[in-house]
Amino acid sequence: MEPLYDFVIKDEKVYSGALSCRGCGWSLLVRHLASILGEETVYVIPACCFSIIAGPYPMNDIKGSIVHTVFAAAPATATGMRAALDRQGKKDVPVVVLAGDGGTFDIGFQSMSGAASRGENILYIVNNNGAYMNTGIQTSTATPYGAATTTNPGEGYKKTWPKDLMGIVGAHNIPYAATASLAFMEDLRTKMVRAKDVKGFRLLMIDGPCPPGHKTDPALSISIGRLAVETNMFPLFEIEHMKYKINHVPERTYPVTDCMKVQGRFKHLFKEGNEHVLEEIQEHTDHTWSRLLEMEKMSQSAIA
Ligand SMILES: Cc1ncc(C[n+]2csc(CCOP(=O)(O)OP(=O)(O)O)c2C)c(N)n1
Ligand SMILES: [Mg+2]
Repeated sequence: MEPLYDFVIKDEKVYSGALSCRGCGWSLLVRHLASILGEETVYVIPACCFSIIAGPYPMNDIKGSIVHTVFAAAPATATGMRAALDRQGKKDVPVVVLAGDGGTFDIGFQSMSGAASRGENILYIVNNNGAYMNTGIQTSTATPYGAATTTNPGEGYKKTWPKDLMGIVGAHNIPYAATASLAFMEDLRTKMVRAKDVKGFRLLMIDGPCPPGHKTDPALSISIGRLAVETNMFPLFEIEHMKYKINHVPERTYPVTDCMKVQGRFKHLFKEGNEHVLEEIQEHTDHTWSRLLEMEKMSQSAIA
């Protein structure tokens, strides 16, 4: 895939004055997406922070049509929108789900899997900020191991590993799935263009900075996103019909603690006695990365 280095937004499709928090990833993500997809696009939004950011009609934030829907059913709603547009002969109008991790990994999971299995011609975007942020930072199955949320009050933190959504989505044998980061804009935009052009069910999972939820400095959102990729905590890769391709191999691997120590949601792990938890997270990250390398190697031999 040829990278697109020209990533300055020339054709702005988002109005000024977003309702997002400072340093939130949702707005930047949607600005880039909307500039690529155009004004005809139909956005289907289940309950998530973007339901608020999108704004109430007629003061919508994006130039396009917005359909708000229930938490569990965005892919089903998008399926209906797609069928209606096709019936009207508008086969080229993109239908896009904009969902959070809670709406994707958990409550909308069956609906997403159904749409992927049926091969619906929709683009699914998941902004993975690692918790139910809009309702006050509750744990989801995307929440990283070790993170403190409001469902683990006091000294508590999440003690299970996040679900491998990409592995599960990829196993549906869909034509295109990829991870992306706002800190790697050329890669992100190239993937958005690719996801726009492919027919069938496509999914992009974007790492979502969330200063109030991650307890981070809003000015550091992009730097932390870069660290998440460079530490292999959020690797950049694509899956096409179950074949994996890694898009960024860090020149040197930074320890996970470099990315974690700037996030207040992990601060309890840096207290004496919790060293073993940081070691476990490093081991898990190393293991996940080696597994990804293996998947890529197997995919290459499958192609050859
Ligand atoms: C059936 C149902 N349960 C709970 C809610 C309340 N609710 C609205 S948004 C939200 C959190 C969404 O989290 P996520 O999908 O991760 O998106 P984020 O807010 O983090 O962008 C919840 C729990 C709801 N709207 N509907
Ligand atoms: Mg979330």
